[in-house]
Amino acid sequence: MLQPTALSYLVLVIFIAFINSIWIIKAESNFDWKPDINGTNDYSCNLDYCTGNQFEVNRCCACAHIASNVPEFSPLHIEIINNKGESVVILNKKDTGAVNVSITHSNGWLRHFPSNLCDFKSELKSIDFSYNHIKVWANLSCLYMLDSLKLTGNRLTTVSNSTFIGLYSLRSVDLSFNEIRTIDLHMLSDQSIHLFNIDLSNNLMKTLDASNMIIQDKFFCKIDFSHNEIQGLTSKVGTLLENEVHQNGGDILLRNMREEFVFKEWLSDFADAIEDYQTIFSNFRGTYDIKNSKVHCDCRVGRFLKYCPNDFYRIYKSKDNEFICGSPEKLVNISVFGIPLYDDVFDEMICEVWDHCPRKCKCVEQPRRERLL
Ligand SMILES: *[C@@H]1O[C@H](CO)[C@@H](O)[C@H](O)[C@H]1NC(C)=O
Ligand SMILES: *[C@@H]1O[C@H](CO)[C@@H](O)[C@H](O)[C@H]1NC(C)=O
Ligand SMILES: *[C@@H]1O[C@H](CO)[C@@H](O)[C@H](O)[C@H]1NC(C)=O
Ligand SMILES: *[C@@H]1O[C@H](CO)[C@@H](O)[C@H](O)[C@H]1NC(C)=O
Ligand SMILES: CC(=O)N[C@H]1CO[C@H](CO)[C@@H](O)[C@@H]1O
Repeated sequence: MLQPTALSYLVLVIFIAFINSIWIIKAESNFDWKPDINGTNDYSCNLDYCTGNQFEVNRCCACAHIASNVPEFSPLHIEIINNKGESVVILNKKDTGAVNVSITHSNGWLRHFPSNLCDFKSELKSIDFSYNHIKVWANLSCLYMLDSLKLTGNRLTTVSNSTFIGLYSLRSVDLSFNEIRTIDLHMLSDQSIHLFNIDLSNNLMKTLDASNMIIQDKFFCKIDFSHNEIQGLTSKVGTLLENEVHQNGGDILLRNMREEFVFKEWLSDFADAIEDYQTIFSNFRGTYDIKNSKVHCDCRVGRFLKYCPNDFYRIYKSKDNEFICGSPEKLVNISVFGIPLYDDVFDEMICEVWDHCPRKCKCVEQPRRERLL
């Protein structure tokens, strides 16, 4: 009686080893867009629809299938417990044992996240607290199964670089119509973060750092910063030139900005050589959409156009996008895409230069003709 049992055990072991090796090969060479949490994440992707190289397949699976595969969730309810807007999630008897739960409580009086959210950490897939009065973040890092987080129309003022830590499964976040003024450097850089869609439109941001858009070894689908007051990009940590950045970027929306964009700080002293421009822009795999925003068209835009025109068009000219100058005077309302690259109007893309400029002179750099005047 012993022998057949031992034999079947051996067969089983071989079979498991075989299955594992298939899984490993598949994960390495083909399909790794989904964060795999304890093997429980089962979002699928149609590989007939998503084709191309590994990067393209990953991006397509992440972006095209986002939130499209979510089945019916059991809804849980919120009970407000006092007039300070504090609340708890309540569990009905019939929901006990549900695998997928969601919580929706919109147009309400929440001022804080419910205090017992972590009790549902292994089932909670979706939160919608749109149009409440939430001002401060709670530590959400326990919610490792959460797929989507909607907080549009609240009163949040910041996003820190620890806000999304531990949210391994989170793919989409809506923070539009809050009062966000600042986001930390490296908002998305932590190993545990795999966010694909973020809506930060209609907030009060004035600056934006490159470390939130160009992220080592990661990509995203779309981050929407439209309808803010962003006047320029910064590059405080200088990630762009120091490290080689792979497979980074995504589509960045900067539409309808109230102020004119200035590229100065972003492309200042550390990037003037042709190679610097080429490194920055050839590495970037996404697009910028700046429709209805205006740009200060100085020598940095001039250099960009001169040094890497193909990257410039690839990055800025997605679909019906525009690139309109708001200044200097002679370029006001001029569309960069509407003019051939050899047109003399690009001579107006200049910057004042102070170094080595003789006293009482005004020196300007004019990249198009590579000269100082
Ligand atoms: C839970 O959700 C996953 C995907 O999010 C789905 O594949 C699974 O069938 C759901 N389970 C139940 C019991 O609804
Ligand atoms: C959030 O909670 C986790 C686990 O309790 C802890 O490790 C982490 O430091 C907390 N994060 C913040 C920003 O307090
Ligand atoms: C998080 O943000 C703070 C403040 O902006 C910054 O000092 C810190 O370096 C950031 N952490 C990481 C890991 O980038
Ligand atoms: C530029 O366009 C805006 C509308 O977008 C208009 O109000 C403004 O007068 C125009 N300025 C010039 C100098 O053409
Ligand atoms: C093996 C493994 O990845 N285990 C993880 C399952 O999820 C919990 C919650 O995030 C982690 O703490 C484990 O490390």
